[in-house]
Amino acid sequence: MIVRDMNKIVESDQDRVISDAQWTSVRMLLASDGMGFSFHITYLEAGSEHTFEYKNHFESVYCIKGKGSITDLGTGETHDIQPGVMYALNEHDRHILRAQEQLVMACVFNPPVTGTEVHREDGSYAAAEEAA
Ligand code: 9YT
Repeated sequence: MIVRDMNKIVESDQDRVISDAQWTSVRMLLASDGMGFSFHITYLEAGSEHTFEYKNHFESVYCIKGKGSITDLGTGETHDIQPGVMYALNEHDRHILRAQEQLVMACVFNPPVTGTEVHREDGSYAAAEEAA
C-alpha cells in the first residue's frame, strides 16, 4: 500500500513538486508508482489562464476549491468550475482553464506522467516514448 501526505511531499520531496509561472502541481502518484495513472493536486493562481491540449493523455480533473471556468476550444462552450465540478478530457480536448480565484484541483492522468514532462508550445505533454 502507498500512503502519502501531501504536506510532507511539499516539505521534503521537491522532486514531486512541479511549478510553472502560474501553477504548482504536487504529484501524489507518478508512473514509477506502477498504478497505471498519475494523481496530482494542482494549484492554479488567481487571475491565471492556461491553454492545454493533452494529446497523448486522458485527464480527469475535480475541483476541490476555488472558482473559474473551462472553455472547450473545439465547441466554444464555457463551463463554470467550482468545488464539486469534474471535467474529463475524454477526447484530448484542447481547452482554456481560467482561475478567477486560486483553483485547487485533483487531477488524474492516463497514461501516467513520469514527472519530467514540460508543456510543449501546443499545450501537450510528450508521450512517454517520445520523452524517453
Ligand atoms: C488542472 C490541470 O489541467 N492540471 C494539469 C496538470 C498539471 N499541469 C500537472 O500536474 O502537470
